[in-house]
Amino acid sequence: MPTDSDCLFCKIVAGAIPADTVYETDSVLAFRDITPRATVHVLVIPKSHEDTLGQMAADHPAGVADLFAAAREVARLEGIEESGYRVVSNVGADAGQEVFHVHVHVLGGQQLGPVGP
Ligand code: D5M
Repeated sequence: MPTDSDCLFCKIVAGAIPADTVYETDSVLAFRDITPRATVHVLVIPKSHEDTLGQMAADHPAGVADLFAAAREVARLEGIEESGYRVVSNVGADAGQEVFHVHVHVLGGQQLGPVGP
């Protein structure tokens, strides 16, 4: 499995940095965001390192499908599948991507504001 020894999320996958895991499969890990921006704020990441969702979509589209399936499962486990939730990924600098290991944010548990800058 490709890993990057300098990557924060690879270290979480390896268990070198603790995380509050809510869901895990062979290929995906989901854990609570350390700076939650909603009542429910979970990050879903592939265990294998890729920098951005855009790159992953080009290189490994089946893995992107796994991420979204896992996001739905996180919503179910968190009890927000019926009330509604948001799945969003920041891709690159202008979007404010801070961690260059693919992740989608699962946000919910409250009324969310409009998507925008
Ligand atoms: O979002 C990157 C997200 O990663 C941001 O919301 C904080 C979160 N983060 C950073 N470090 C940790 C650890 N150690 N545990 C959990 N969450 C973390 P981005 O889309 O790249 O801006």
